[in-house]
Amino acid sequence: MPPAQGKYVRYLIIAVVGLTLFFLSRRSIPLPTSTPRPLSDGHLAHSPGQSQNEQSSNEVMRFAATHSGGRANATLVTLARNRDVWEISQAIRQVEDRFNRKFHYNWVFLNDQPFDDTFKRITSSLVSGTALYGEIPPEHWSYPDWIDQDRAREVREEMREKKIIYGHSESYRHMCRYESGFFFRHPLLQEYEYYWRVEPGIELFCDIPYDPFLFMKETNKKYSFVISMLEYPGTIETLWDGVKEFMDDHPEHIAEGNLMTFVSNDNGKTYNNCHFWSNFEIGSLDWLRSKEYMDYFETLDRQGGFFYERWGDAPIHSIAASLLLQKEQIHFWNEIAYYHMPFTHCPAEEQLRKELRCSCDPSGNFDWKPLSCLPRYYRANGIPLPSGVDGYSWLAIFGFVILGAILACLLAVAINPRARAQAFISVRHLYLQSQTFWERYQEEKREWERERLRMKR
Ligand SMILES: Nc1nc2c(ncn2[C@@H]2O[C@H](COP(=O)(O)OP(=O)(O)OP(=O)(O)O)[C@@H](O)[C@H]2O)c(=O)[nH]1
Ligand SMILES: [Mg+2]
Repeated sequence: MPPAQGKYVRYLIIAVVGLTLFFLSRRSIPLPTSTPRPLSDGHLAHSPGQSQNEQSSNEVMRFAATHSGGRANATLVTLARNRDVWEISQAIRQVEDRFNRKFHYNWVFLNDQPFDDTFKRITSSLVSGTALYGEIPPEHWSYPDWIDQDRAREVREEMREKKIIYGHSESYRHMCRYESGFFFRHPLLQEYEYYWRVEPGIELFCDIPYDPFLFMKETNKKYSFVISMLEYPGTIETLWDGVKEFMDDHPEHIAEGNLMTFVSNDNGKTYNNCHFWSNFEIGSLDWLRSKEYMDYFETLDRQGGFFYERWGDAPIHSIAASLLLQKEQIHFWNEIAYYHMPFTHCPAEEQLRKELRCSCDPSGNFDWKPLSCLPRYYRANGIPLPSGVDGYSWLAIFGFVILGAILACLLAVAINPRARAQAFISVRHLYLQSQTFWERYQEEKREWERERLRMKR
């Protein structure tokens, strides 16, 4: 190969190796290992510049230290089918052992079918408060009259083909719509102010020796979460159009000092798919029953996206919380270590984990993984990320340097017509060479096979 051509082949090889190194090095972004400093009274202090993780822990732990008792008007709530009995039993056991055995809150179970005796017998024996069982009125779990059911069926078939998770399911859509706009209107929930949603199969890894409902009440929080993440865009293609319609129709409902920057990167033009994972929620039922939320839900429900797409209750609740509430009214529970398949939140701070007798592995923490929206939540609140999260390791920096060099090489080749022509010739040459190698290999393989057959005979 002439020397000039060789030069450009080297550029291309460097580019490929460099890109590989770049992507490998980006994976080396370190996880935070910060631990809060204990105060002399054994509880946790925070100072300016500490992460929200620590601030949140400290706020809750200070609350825990000063509120050993107390009670809010609240209930645990679960939507479930009869066949979920064993998975919900596991979840109840965990919530009871880690929290409710000291507080004895009631537990409301809701179902679109009547609960059977087994479900009632098993679950009521596990709940330390009163277990209440409610059937969902059919008008809350059926098609509204403005929905074209043939179109909805076609969409389900299309989503089945596209293998969109739960895209084929009719009942999943009723469930999402119910959780978005109806559960808080069920007669059994009317008397309560706060709810904690619990799903079958979840796990809790740390003690909750304080009352999260009372914390919500005393600090004027309306919605809280443990894990946040990106939604699958194929399920909510027109959701933000509906949200924009709502914002245009009801500017009076949009809170000042809201958390818009959590759900939109361009001040409301588009949705960035971030949402709070709603299989865990502690929130205010009064807020969900408010005119603001009801107008929001009704605008979206009229769009038909629960059936013509597959809108989930998580983005519906999250966008509402981000637009209708002040950002201080939304709370992130760092102290509640939680698992719902397939993600875990486990506090990074060892001191906190010891204090709360946690059994989770912090290396499995989802908070700073690529799909998590917690970094965006921090930024939206103007809170510095824990050390290590926003920084890059030396390997990552090396990756960026390599990427810069690659781009420079590619640019040099692209703007010089002679270099471009030679790069093209080199690539072709390499291709032909590899083809020759391949043919030679095939020929040798055939020869070897013939030899083997001769030996056999
Ligand atoms: N009564 C009733 N409850 C349902 C139905 N579908 C789902 N649920 C409940 O609604 C909640 C959410 O459903 P899941 O199937 O857990 O949905 P998900 O969390 O998005 O998906 P998973 O990854 O499967 O957990 C759970 O508490 C279920 O028990 C249904 O058709 N009827
Ligand atoms: Mg679930």
